[in-house]
Order: sequence, then C-alpha cells, then structure tokens
Amino acid sequence: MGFFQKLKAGIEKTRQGFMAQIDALLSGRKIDEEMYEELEDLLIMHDVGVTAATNLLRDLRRLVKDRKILDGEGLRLLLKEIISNSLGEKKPLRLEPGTLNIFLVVGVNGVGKTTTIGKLAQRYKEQGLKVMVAAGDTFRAAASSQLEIWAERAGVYLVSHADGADPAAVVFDAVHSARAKKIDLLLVDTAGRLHNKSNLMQELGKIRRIIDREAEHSLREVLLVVDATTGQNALVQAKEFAQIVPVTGIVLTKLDGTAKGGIVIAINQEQKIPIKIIGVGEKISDLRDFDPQEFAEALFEK
Ligand SMILES: Nc1nc2c(ncn2[C@@H]2O[C@H](COP(=O)(O)OP(=O)(O)OP(=O)(O)O)[C@@H](O)[C@H]2O)c(=O)[nH]1
Ligand SMILES: [Mg+2]
Repeated sequence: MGFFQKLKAGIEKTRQGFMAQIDALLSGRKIDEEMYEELEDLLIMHDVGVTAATNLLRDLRRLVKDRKILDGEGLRLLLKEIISNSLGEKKPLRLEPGTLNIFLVVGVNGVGKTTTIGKLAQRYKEQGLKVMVAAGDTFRAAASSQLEIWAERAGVYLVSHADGADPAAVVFDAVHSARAKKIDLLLVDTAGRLHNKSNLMQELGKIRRIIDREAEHSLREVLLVVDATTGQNALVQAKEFAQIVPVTGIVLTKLDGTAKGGIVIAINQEQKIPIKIIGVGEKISDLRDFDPQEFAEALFEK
C-alpha cells in the first residue's frame, strides 16, 4: 500500500462516519439555509467544535455567494478548499543533526506517550540516528518495562531506574549518558498520572528545568500527546499542559479509532500549538508526520 492509501486507511472511520454523512447531506442537494444548518450540526457533532464550525460556515457562505455556487457538489469542493486552507502549513519536528536533540513527551495517562516514543525511536534509528529513550515514568509499575520492550524492538539505548525513583534523576542520568555516547536524539517518557494533578505538573516543570540546566539549547520539542477519541477534552488538556511546559507540538493519537476526525480542525483552530504527528494505529509503523494538505485530500477523496 502506498503512503497516501495508508493514511486513508488510517482515517477510514472518519471517512465512513463524518465524511459519509457530509456527502449524504450534500449530494444532489440545493443550497439553502436548512442545508447550512444541518452542515453546521454535522461539523459540531464530529468534534470540529463550535468556534471552528462557525468560522467554516462563515467562509463557506461568503465563497458560495462570491463564486455563485449552486449545488452540493460545488459546495463540497469549497468545503475541502476552506478546511485545507484553515489547516495551514506542515510543521515538521525540529532536529539538528550532529547535536544532542531532546524531545520531552507529556500528556495524561493512556493517551499513547510510550507508544509514540517507541514509534519515533524506530523511525529515527532507521534513518541512521543514534537514539536513546529515558524512562521518566517511574510512578506506574511496569511503565519502565513497557518502554524497555519498545527500546529493544527498535534497537535503541534505554536509561531507566527502579520504580518509584525520582524521574528528575532518571532524566539527569539520561542527559549525561546521551552526551557521553554522542546520542543524536533523546526521547524522554513521562508519567501520565501521579497522586494528583498538581504533583504531575510540578514534576514536569522539574524535569524541564533539569533538561534546560544540564543540556542547554538541546530541548528541541515538547510534545503533548492527546487522544483523538477523547474529543473536546483534548483541547482542555492542551491548555493545561501549555501552562506548565512550553509545548511545541501536538501528537494526535488514535485517529484510527474515531469517526470524529473533526478534532483535527478544532485543535488547529483553537490552539496556537501545531499538530506535528498523528497516530493511526498500534503498530510501530503507524505514526506519520502531520501533513495538513495530504490530510484534507485523504479526508475528501472519494
Ligand atoms: N489504535 C491506536 N491505539 C494507540 C495509538 N497510540 C497508542 N495506542 C494505544 O493506546 C494505549 C495506551 O498507550 P501508551 O503508549 O501506553 O499510553 P501512555 O500515554 O504511555 O499511558 P501511561 O503510561 O499510562 O500514561 C495502548 O494500548 C496503545 O497501543 C494509535 O495511534 N492508535
Ligand atoms: Mg506510558
């Protein structure tokens, strides 16, 4: 299967859910007020969010008038154009070869942080980089061994301490070991749950300070992982984490598991932080750089 076909397959639920309903609404339909209202409802139902849906409808009405569009098929093309434009440019991960690059991976429990790290480790190892992962989640029993399995699979270095150890100490060791081994990319896993939320946020703040102190200018990405199936909750999480750590990119996982792929549009409109990667499955190869134009194509292609 080609790259594009794989993406289409990865968002098949959204294509069959969200997009199929839009097509059913638009095909053979005359453009009238009732249609606009039904379309807006469909967008909101599929997690596009009220703000983004309102903006899309506003642009749609204006362009339909300007370009004298008369039927649903013409409107479908416009909708694709508007969504595609609103998603903006591709924003790749920042990596400077020949130096130590650190990605700190954060997010609430179960969203797919450790899996994403495993997938990234594999990808960059295959590209010929020297990769290390650090088991910064020392809270959940078995979190380190889960990361160890991914590290073995990908064939990359692992730094981990015993369960219950101080995660800041793990990160400290990892940074120094990465320097000594001339690692290109250090991926830092973190806990998704601690005794309470303020502990979690404090811990992340501390990890970030250690990285800044021990490896100044090496923290290239702070990736916030959010689960596409949690809908609007993902937006709330993004706001909370962004207050504690300087989030540079969003990883949107489990897009394969939802028919409400509209969340991509909501995040893009309501967050200043770009979606950089998407997860479309549990396998090590089910990770993609988020390419907005390609995504819009895959969404709308019949
Ligand atoms: N379908 C699908 N499942 C995914 C994806 N990414 C992760 N998962 C699954 O989500 C579950 C949780 O993934 P983890 O990587 O353990 O999540 P985590 O954020 O590290 O969780 P904690 O360590 O508990 O905070 C696992 O069963 C993964 O296989 C994805 O893109 N698609
Ligand atoms: Mg984990």
